[in-house]
Amino acid sequence: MLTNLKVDPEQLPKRIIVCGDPKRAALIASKLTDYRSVGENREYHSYAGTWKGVEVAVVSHGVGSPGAAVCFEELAKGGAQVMIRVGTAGSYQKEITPGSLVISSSVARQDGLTSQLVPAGFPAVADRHVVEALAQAANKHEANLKVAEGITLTLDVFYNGVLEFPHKLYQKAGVLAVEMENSALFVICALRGVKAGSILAIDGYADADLLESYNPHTEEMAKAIEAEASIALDAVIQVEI
Ligand code: R1X
Repeated sequence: MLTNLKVDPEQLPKRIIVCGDPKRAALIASKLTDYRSVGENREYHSYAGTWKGVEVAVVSHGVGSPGAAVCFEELAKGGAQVMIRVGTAGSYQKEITPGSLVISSSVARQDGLTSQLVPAGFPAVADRHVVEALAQAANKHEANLKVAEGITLTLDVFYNGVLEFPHKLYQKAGVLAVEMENSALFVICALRGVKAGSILAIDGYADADLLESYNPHTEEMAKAIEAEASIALDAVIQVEI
């Protein structure tokens, strides 16, 4: 039994969609044929079913790298071979508009978790086959949303304290968007030999005043999340394992 997920590895498909929100996991799982719950503990809600005839799991990992890392480690231990994160992120670039999608090909590691796992120079990169599968699936997707591909940033901070966010620096460096878990996903999957990728729905501009303007609960976001979920499901069954 996987300790924190409370999932029997025998019940866990090798192709896995991960997402932060347990409700989103239930929503994505409901798209699968014969879906069932295979475990529920804390923020970790796990489902299994089939997508276009292939066994897939959907598992929620909560907010932030440390908690998500527990989930990713246990999934790897349970036999996961591909993990794709279906997430949300704030945009760093004018042309990456709210409601559009970003495929993260690599991550600038500004989280605390991975610096306690690997040295500073260790890269956080997605598997190139997963990136390609996501790009192809997005290309074929009927919703026809704008999709960008490139470097994203992982931070631990959502609401800032007295220190400035490093937004300007990363904007200048051409980083597309910022979120809170991809660094953990890419580093842990690299260490454990799991193919990882991530697709993100853009829920606003990262340098907007979050307390004033952050609202990810719009129809536009629901549409983007629905689209990224289908794209990720199509991609996760395409990757060779
Ligand atoms: O990754 C970030 C975090 O999980 C994106 O949105 C969440 C916070 O609302």
